[in-house]
Amino acid sequence: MSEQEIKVPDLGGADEVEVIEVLVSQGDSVEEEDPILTVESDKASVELPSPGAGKITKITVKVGDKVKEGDVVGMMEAGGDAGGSDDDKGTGEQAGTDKDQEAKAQSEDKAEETKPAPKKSGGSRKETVKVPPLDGFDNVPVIEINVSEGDEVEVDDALVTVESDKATMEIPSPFAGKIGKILVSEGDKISEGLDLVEMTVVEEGGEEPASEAEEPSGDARQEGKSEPAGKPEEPKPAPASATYEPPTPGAKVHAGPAVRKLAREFGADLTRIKGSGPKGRILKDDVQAYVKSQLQQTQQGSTVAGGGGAGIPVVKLPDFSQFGDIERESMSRVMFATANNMQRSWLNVPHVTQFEDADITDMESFRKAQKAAGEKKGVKMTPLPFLLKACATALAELPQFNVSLDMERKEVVRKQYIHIGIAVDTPHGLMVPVIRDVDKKGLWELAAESAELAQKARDKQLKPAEMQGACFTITSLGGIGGTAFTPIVNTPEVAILGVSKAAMKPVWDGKDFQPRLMLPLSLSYDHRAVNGADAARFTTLLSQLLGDIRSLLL
Ligand code: CAO
Repeated sequence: MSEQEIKVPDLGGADEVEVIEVLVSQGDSVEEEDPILTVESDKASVELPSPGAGKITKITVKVGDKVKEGDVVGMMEAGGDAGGSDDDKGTGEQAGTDKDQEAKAQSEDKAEETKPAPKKSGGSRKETVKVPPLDGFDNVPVIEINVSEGDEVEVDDALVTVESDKATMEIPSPFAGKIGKILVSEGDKISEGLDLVEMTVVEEGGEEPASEAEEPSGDARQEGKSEPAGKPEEPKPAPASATYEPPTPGAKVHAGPAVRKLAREFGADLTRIKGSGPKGRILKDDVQAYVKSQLQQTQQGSTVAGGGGAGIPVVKLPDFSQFGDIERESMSRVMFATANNMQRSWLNVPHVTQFEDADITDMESFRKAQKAAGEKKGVKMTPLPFLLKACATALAELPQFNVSLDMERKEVVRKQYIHIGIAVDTPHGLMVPVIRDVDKKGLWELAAESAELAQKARDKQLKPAEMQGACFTITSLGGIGGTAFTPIVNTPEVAILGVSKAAMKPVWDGKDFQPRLMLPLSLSYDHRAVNGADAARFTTLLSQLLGDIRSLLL
């Protein structure tokens, strides 16, 4: 089969142009006129077409090179047989690719060899510490490596710190011994089962940990590091931040004709795509990554807050800088997760809010009478434990509030437990730790546990398990102020109780107005699961329970 040069054609008057994108690789099959390179002059970018159909055997230019009319930029075999060629040269090029694959396979094999099997060495042995279960999370970024090679550690010493959407967690060492190779880096996303750290572990009655010289061959470990065995496929970087940019009206888009054509075919708006090419140029990969990220978000039902998706009109942002100075800052992970959760709940749940005032005059005198007891116990009794107890009783009496809806299976999931989330305002965003089995706990226990969880939330010390499994949520703004509000249901729960600030009000007792301390309650509920009459029953019951706390004992 004949080999043919690929030359730069007439550039329409431009003298020297810069290669800004190479669109094919060795071994690619192309049709006549398929774009091979994109070049850019002062005035325009142009794609250089293939002179015929066939297979690319060589590309002799790279991004940044300057070319002019007549320059040879590559070679191809005419014929268009994509399924490999018996031509010597072509086979040679193909062999190069095969070699790469073989080398990769070997490297994977080596990585496989470095997998866990403990290696004995005198009175000590080698262990590869793996990532333990992360309470249902995976692909969690490593934010800190707490040890260095050669460090001596005890059981439970922190090896690395990871941060999920809602919390930071330390991964403890399961052994005492000496740290060998660290197999992850800061920023890596890790999941259960991934190789984390190599260690030399002292066996009972054994010697001191082996010295550096006794470590296994550096090569093998190096292979392990670059491609740790069993490492789950890394997802592409969070697409929303990697490829998405709010559109800037009037901004110039840098993209070649093939990229523009691809974007048109996908219906992708180029002004929203961040280019990773030279001078911010948008490449085909950027379009593909953007489309993929949009699809993933739609399929997960999580759209970028305000960013449209699932048929929801996009909120177009104006160029705010035209109105005055602005600054942009990245959202924290908690803020971004909360924004998405709120939007998901708001869009999926038909919300109604039922209001009620509870007379807590007697409850408050009882609570205040516990001050001295509280000081002894080191626990502060706030109104929250009473609210938790009253809600647990109401959930048990009106179990239609203790459900989740499975719309796909057309089923109602009824829960036989009563776990309640409490919304906690923290400097880094809203967190909702969960108190388990509220119905089985006393007021002091609830006071202590809610204070401890709220503090952990503020210190970013909550474990994922401490934020999961709630049946219902209480959000209390009573310590701050306000007369009522309409909280958003923390779906898949079906109701949430908002609590505002108690105030003295004149209450008619049939003869006179009496000054009573009234606590405003705002119960938002999912109207698919709960009907209005039940919501009124729920708030009335809460009001009765808080009005006469003796009934909480019954
Ligand atoms: N009416 C009047 N006073 C109230 C009250 C109410 N409903 N609720 C609490 N208080 C009082 C407490 O008694 C305490 O007063 P004293 O110090 O005089 O006893 C003071 O307000 C502060 O209480 P607190 O807020 O420290 O304790 P808490 O147990 O009531 O609440 C917590 C704990 C975690 C719920 C709260 O700190 C918090 O973070 N609230 C904000 C929740 C939030 O942001 N919700 C919005 C979510 S949706 O955007």
